[in-house]
Amino acid sequence: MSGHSPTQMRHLDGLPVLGNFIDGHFEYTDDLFPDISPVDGRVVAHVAQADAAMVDRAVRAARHALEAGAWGRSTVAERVAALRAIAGGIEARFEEFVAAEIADTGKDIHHTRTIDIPRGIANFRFFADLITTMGSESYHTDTADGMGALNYVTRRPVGVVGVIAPWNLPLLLLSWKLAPALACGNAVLAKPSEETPYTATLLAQVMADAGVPPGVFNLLHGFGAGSVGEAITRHPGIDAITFTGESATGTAIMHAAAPGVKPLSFELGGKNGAIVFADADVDEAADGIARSAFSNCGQVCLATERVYVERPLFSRFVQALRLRAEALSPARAAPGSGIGPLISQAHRAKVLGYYDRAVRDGAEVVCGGGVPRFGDARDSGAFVEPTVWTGLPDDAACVREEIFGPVCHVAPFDTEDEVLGRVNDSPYGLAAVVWTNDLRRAHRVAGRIETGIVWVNTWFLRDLRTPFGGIRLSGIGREGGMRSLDFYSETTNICIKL
Ligand code: NAD
Ligand code: 6OH
Repeated sequence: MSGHSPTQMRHLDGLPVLGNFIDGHFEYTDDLFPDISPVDGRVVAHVAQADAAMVDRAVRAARHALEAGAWGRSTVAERVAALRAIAGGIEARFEEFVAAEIADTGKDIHHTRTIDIPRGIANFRFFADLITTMGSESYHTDTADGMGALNYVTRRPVGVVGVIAPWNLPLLLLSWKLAPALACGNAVLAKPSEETPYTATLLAQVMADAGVPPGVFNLLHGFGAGSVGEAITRHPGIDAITFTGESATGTAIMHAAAPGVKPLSFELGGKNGAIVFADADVDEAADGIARSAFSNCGQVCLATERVYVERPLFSRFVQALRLRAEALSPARAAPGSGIGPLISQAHRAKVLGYYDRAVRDGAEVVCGGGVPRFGDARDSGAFVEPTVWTGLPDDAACVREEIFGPVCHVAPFDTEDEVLGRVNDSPYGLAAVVWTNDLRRAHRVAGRIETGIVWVNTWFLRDLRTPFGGIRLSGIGREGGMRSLDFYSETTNICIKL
């Protein structure tokens, strides 16, 4: 291995070695695991897995940055300048970030260029703006003597925050939590998914170049249970944990964090429903559902996996969706226009298990349901066909469980009350979509859906100021805008008798 400056990446056998970033420099271990492209199974990088001692050192570095270093005394203006410099630093290396995200995920270049990396940049700029313009709560309180009292609220950082991210939108979902954590003056231990360590490692270099002081941003590579993820969640020196990932992992983290009664923010799984009323424009709705079901190969927490269509439109809608799904088939679509692979062979095995299960449970496979054949290196990748089913009962596993692949089940319905009951009958509650041109129905139905987010006649239209998160198995708390600042800061109410 060779390496010169503390933030220069090492190489081994011509491939980058992705290091841990602790106290302002990369640290390597001999415990390397491969970063594998799901396009063709090729190794794209080696990743140095951190150990418990490194987590410990990172916590100490973070604590030191807060208590003795400049970050703990930083002004809002200094933090805003750092956030803007980070955004500018990613932008200056835009193509490198795009290539790294694609190397890890195989996702399509259009998605990466228009959503993943730009949204990663936007998160830093957005929270820089928000913290600049944030005001403070205050109340004038009546008292018996008539003089009154003034209450006002101050904020301080929570401290050292553990940020644990998933693989589906790696830079985007990491920065969604990092940016507000840093804006509020915290120090961070970040763990990207073991499947997608690349852009986070580039980000460590950007942080150093942006002048973020050592110890403020620490990056640790590794796995979940029995590895770095668990070590972060159990560490007594971590003051709060923010996590995006599977609901079952959320349960494990709650157990690990319970002894310290740590504040938790969880953005977890979904089994998101969509309702298409007969008054909707069938092509518009089919375009929208094709996007919400198949974007990023269905690996979006907000993705639609179950669709309910009012009976008069059912057959036309199913055919319209079938045409769109077939056009996205990776083996048949024009290069660059079909869906990419799933994240890994392990995830593909899980998704294909559901493809089998649907058939065993009596589904009619409208399209897809298998593995595409390319006749080239992509046959070693993790591709599946975009799949549409009909005919399953509401209690079928494929209608109740999160699959996280390019799938959706379409069922007919007859009345508004009936469909609301079926959409709301879910262990999850993240997002829903309603397609209708009836204004009063849109408001009425949206107000009765039990999810954190409801879209009407659109999907993934996100304003970063709005609350983001879900109910039930979909999470705890909300992030977005002021909700993020509430999680990443502690408030003190000061009451002054006048
Ligand atoms: P995952 O839960 O398997 O892993 C997420 C992260 O947690 C990874 O970094 C992993 O290493 C770590 N981890 C795993 N076990 C851990 C443990 N015991 N302790 C600490 N850390 C642990 O999730 P994933 O497969 O990477 O992502 C897909 C899931 O994420 C889906 O369920 C999806 O719905 C969900 N997701 C939710 C949102 C949302 O905002 N609600 C957004 C994106 C993804
Ligand atoms: C979950 O997989 C996607 C979340 C995306 C956003 O919060 C966003 O605004 O880009």
